[in-house]
Amino acid sequence: MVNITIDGKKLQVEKDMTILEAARQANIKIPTLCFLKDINEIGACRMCVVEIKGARALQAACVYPVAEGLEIYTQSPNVREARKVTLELILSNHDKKCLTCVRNRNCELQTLSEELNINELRFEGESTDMPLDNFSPSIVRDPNKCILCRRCVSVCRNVQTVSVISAAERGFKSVISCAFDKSLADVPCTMCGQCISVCPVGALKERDDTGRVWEALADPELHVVVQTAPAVRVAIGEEFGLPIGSRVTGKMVSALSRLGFAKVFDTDTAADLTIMEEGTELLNRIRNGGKLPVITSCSPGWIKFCEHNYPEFLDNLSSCKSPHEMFGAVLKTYYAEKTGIDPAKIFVVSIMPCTAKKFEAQRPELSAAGFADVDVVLTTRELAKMIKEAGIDFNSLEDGQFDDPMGEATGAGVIFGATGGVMEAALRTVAEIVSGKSFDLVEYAAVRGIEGIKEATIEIGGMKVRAAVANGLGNARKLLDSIKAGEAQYDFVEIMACPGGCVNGGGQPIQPSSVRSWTDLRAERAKAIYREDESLTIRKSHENPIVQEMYEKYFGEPGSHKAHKVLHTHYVR
Ligand code: HC1
Ligand code: SF4
Repeated sequence: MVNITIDGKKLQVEKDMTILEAARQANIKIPTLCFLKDINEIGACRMCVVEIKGARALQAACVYPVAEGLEIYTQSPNVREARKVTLELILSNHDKKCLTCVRNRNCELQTLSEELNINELRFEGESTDMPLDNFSPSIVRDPNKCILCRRCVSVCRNVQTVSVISAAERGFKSVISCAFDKSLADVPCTMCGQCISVCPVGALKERDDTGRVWEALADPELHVVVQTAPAVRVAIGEEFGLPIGSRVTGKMVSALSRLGFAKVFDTDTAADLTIMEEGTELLNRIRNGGKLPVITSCSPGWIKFCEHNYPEFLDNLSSCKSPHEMFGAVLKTYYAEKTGIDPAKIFVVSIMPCTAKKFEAQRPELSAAGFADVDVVLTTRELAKMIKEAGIDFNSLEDGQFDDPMGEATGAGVIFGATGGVMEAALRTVAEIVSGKSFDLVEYAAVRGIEGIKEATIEIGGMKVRAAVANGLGNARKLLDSIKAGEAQYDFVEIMACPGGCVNGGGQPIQPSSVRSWTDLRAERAKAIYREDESLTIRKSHENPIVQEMYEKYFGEPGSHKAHKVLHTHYVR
């Protein structure tokens, strides 16, 4: 411990803290802008400067370590003026079109301008009229709004190990861009959207597809159905001011009905179907000497990363489509037949916590009925915007129920939304298939939690399954490298592109650094996922009556020829 003083307050703090952390512990707020804990701690923007007695210059509190006897001033006239000038200089180069910005009222630059009482702009900057990069199916970059904080660069390089964006040029000409000024569409971007989640302003956003959905909803010829991913229900409440980790499944369903969707379905149902197919694939490969480990294929950011960086593992990937794509395919085949609706008139919208799913939905190979399985993917944020635009008072909605005939899902389906969930759901089913017995539900604690890589050997019916789970592409890289080097051997591997899994997907509500740095969003949202699992009566995929019915009436058995035609795919080398 060391003794320091901040604004005259004597404090005893741990010696490896920064001034920012020590001040926060004492409830003294120091403004920040580029800082994002564990991701971007570079002291670049100089918003958090403080005065230290005896030091020649002001120091950045986010990187300056505490030391015995430090006397720190966070609100001296020098500090206040320096912060204001810095902020005004940033604003002089920013387009300031707040009213039409996707981040209006959720922008760290806007908040800071209010908090620092910026009421005039003393500096005229360079004109900001750079072209947008809007060629990617998932991500739009607007350099006119970029404040060069480098959070996107850090998350892409250090967390995801993808490194497709970086700072280029110098001085006033500095920009964040891709190599040779290419579009994100033309570099090996995985479309994971983690860069959007950390952007403090509106310089990075998802492609807005809400217009296409409004149009479809207004078309009397179309049967417009919607499905929601497991992770959306534990995050969308944040868009309406509810605490992180609020579970609002029923309100979300009601809001979707109010928006005019003909049916509101749950992607969890298809997650159950995925488990039937993937579990069968795993057992077949183990028993018949197939390619091991089987690696999960639900996360399209991970698939793209694999195609670009680890093509040698493409044969390891499960051939299963991701659950929402399976659902789209089922809706345009089985459901179309069952209800007598022309599949060409069925318009499938997926609400996903993910930006890469926008890219995935466009893949030509995902089209079981001859046209795209899923027509439009909206992020959790885009759905919230539609709800607001429709004037729906989300928080006062009654709880609704997913629609039949496809509305039944299980706890196994819902846990897909958290890292380790696909693995756990698969184990719950595989254990019973292998042993031919029904067990009391087993919760596989070893594969839960937000550690980057988890490993477990699970014994089921006399068979040992060596399992590993990685979340975040940097961890996926480590795991794959260790398999490649022969240092580790597994039978079944789950990989999710986003740190923490889908709960922390690139399409989820954005929390500012002031919240995100000190609250683990991944853990809070995952807790809500596991609470939902516990609340459901059926918690094993193979016990889902709709899934059973689909096999009885349509697919025959898991892994059948028909199941392969509709529910499976291949990857691009
Ligand atoms: Fe996911 Fe999945 S869990 S990929 O994270 O397998 O996006 O939530 O919908 O498809 O079910 C996302 C979440 C989601 C799929 C499922
Ligand atoms: Fe990097 Fe993911 Fe952003 Fe692409 S979407 S630039 S891979 S962080």
